[in-house]
Amino acid sequence: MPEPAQTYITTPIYYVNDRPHIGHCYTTLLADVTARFYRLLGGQSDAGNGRSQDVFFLTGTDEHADKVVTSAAAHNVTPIQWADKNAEEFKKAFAFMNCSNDDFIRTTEDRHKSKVLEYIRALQKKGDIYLGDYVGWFDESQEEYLTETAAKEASFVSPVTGKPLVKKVEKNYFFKLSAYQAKLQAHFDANPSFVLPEARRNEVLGRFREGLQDIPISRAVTADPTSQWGIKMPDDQSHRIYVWIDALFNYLSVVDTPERQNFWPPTVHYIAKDILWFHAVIWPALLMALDRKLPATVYSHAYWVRDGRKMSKSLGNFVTIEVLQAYASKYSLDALRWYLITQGPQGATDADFSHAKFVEVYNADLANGIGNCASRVSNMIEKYFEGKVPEYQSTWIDRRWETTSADAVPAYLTAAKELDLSAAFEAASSLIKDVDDLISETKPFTLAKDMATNGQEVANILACCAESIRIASIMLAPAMPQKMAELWAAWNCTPDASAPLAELCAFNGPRGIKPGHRIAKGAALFMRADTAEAPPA
Ligand code: ME8
Repeated sequence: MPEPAQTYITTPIYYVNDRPHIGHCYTTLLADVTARFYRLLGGQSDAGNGRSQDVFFLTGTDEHADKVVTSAAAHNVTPIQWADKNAEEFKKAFAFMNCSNDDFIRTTEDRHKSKVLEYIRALQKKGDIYLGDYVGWFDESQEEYLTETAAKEASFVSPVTGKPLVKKVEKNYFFKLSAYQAKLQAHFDANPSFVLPEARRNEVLGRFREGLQDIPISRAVTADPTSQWGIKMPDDQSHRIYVWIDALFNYLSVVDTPERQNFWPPTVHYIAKDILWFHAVIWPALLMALDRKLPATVYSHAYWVRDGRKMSKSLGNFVTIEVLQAYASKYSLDALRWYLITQGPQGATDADFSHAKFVEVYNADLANGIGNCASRVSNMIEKYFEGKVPEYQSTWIDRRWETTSADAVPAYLTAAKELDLSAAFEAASSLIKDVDDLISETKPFTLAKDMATNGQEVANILACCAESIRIASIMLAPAMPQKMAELWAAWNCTPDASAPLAELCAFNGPRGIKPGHRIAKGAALFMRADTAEAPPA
């Protein structure tokens, strides 16, 4: 993927009929880690809040769905009161996850609504909108129109929630989606990473071959009070803009200002597979119609499931925010972030949320991984060199790095730029493993029994380990910003946030740990977890 000078990362905007759960937190976390990675890459991160001017990370809420009205009525409040309450829950959830979003858009805000009207007017002017009759199927739970073929294939129930589809005969405004078939096909052909992962791209292309039909972009305003909720069509108050069209425009409306316009087009839209068609086909066609550039990538991940089953309201098996908070307070928030990012469904396959797996990964990667490795090295530096990095032979440690670990940083960079986050962190973890192997193999604790003879060798080994850990910690920071900041505080090596990643990660380079540098032992970053313990609740 080309490296854009400005990076723009988005998540879906979530429905406010209900509270957030693990799925919403996961997609927003993927976006957060990517945003932190890009800030680090360009040397733009701000050590305080992790934000910068060259990366823009957006999340928010989708509020004009009919189910918001129904849900509000069931709770005896108005739709906007209900939306206010739940939008707040989403904000709190993402703050708890330590997500560094630069903005949070709510589709009920004026700054969004006014832009939506502008875009609809532009489409009308272009001749891409007409009034027609819709006869077909509607999935009320997903607010999605389905063609006869798609409805039949799904046995006339929602492919996502299993609820029966509703037959609709409506007068609607339509968008001429069919006019963009050839242009979209050409875009897919020329841009292999437009939709990732590949399985999802193939899915879209398969459906695409059946041919595109024009789609409704408005719904009638009727006597039913529910139908009052939404943005009215320009110059026709008897129609409101279909919630999906309203929602998709959020990606553009937020940055379509003189100060932010350079962020367009998006680097990546993170979504899950449920809303792929909207993002991979309808949204790019709308952008083409508006003469706007298309996002570089639509990344459509799979689902978190629980005990092998889809999470749903009827099964009552959601991993709730409370469950996530219990994990964070027991094992630390960064351990939770680590588990979600490295074990989550970023690829095409669903991932099971499991306590046993959590503990296994926590112990292997964190307590016995970076945590133990950093303690071992700082303890030895304390014991043998009074807490100061010893004078070392740079040729020895450079050679050692070249033969064992030099590929970790490039592997990390490549994977992270390809948005393969678990592969990126795998590369960072492999560096920690190299340090552990180096210690097991050279046994500095044994050599140190005779410092008069072996002092230089012990110094070389420990300096090499310390420098490798410093580099690994920088690569791990997008996933575990708090824990790595703790380590940097103890090791007195907080990276200069204005330096680019390649420079920070240069082994034994100008920003490397120098002889005489003080390293404090510090508290253990991660305490080992007992596998037999019950899941936190
Ligand atoms: O679809 N596993 O909102 P929504 C992983 N408002 N991710 C999950 C998940 C799971 N089990 N469940 C949900 C909407 N998600 C529209 C979007 S965008 C212009 C409008 C995440 O509240 C995932 O990102 O139903 C999925 O795409 C999104 O929540 C759907 O959120």
